[in-house]
Amino acid sequence: MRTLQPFGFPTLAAWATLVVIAQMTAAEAPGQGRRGRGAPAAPETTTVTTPSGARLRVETVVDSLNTVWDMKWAPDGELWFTERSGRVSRLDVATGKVTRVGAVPGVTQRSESGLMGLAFHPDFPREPWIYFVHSFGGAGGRAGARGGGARAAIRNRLVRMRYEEGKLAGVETLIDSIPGASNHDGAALVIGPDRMLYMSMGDATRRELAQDSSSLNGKVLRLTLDGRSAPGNPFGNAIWSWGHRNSQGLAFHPTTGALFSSEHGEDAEDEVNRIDRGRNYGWPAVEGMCNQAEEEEFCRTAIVVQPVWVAAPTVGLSGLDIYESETIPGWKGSLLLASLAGRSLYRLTLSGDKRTVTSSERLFEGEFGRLRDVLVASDGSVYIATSNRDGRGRPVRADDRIIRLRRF
Ligand SMILES: [Ca+2]
Ligand SMILES: [Ca+2]
Repeated sequence: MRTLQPFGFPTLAAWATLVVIAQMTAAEAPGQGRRGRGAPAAPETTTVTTPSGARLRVETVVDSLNTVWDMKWAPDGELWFTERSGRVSRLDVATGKVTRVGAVPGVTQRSESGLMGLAFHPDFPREPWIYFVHSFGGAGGRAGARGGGARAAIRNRLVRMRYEEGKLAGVETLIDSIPGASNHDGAALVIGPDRMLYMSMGDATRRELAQDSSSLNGKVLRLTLDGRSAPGNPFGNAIWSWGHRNSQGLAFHPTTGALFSSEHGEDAEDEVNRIDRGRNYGWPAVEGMCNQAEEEEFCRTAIVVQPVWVAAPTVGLSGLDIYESETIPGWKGSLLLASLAGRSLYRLTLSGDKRTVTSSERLFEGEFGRLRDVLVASDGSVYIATSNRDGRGRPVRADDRIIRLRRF
């Protein structure tokens, strides 16, 4: 049984944490929300024992954000994050200081669309490029509104911007006008060990596009660092894998180099996939495993790759990362996944060959609300971001937050 122990008589270390949080609040940059008057609804520091026995200290590092989407490490150890409205910030995790570095221009935020993934050029900061994928167009929308409307007008694009003198500057469009929608724009970005840029792109609610080899929707794309189709791609275009519905998380395994993705299912099964070159992942003929009579023929004829794990029914699997540190006992060799509707962090234990999932654990169910992203630090701590102001959550005063988990 997991026990949540509210912060009791403060230890010296806990006092130090509170001091850090107080300093963080004072140091928040203009433009970042300040913590409102009165205590946040959630305690800022707690200790937790997970079902598998890991003891964690749980701390709010920064609060009063608005729908954090992607978090990535810069080479200097700062944590950069996007907010769906277009804002880009960096976070000094040692002090909690947030510095806004700019905004991606022209972002449309409606329902699930907006500013999503970011990635650093592998030679950053010598090559000061930062890649972003975002929605645009669809005039007349209302930020955070739910559901469809004007779906034909929303588009997605891949851009890169330069980071100069502490600010984002210029914008270069690398892929323009990918069909978008209020929903299913899922666009994660990650640099591979081959120094190529991998990008997921949702089906934009036009499910048939996932099986259309002339469309970038419902695919994982593999691109050069200047946005062209990468050499060695299976079909001579940008497509790396296909048959995807809406993938919001991509991460390379640090030892095997395998690419893992999360994918929102329709309602039966969310997926965790291991992405292989040129393979078909089934959507829309197949959701999750090949386990329905009407899925089986397509699975056979298209040689569909089944997920390495499913969440059934769906929980909105979003950002993911891979834990290879020894720091938190029992966590080495895990996939960590944020869940939106499931309002949880999932920890999946990978087999020794990293090809299958041997067990799973659901953490923090309901405690922080909707979770958008998870990011593992080099010191073995883990950062998670909430998404309670995305139009589907029930935000508390402190939302949205970036929360740190570390060994207690
Ligand atoms: Ca699939
Ligand atoms: Ca199925």
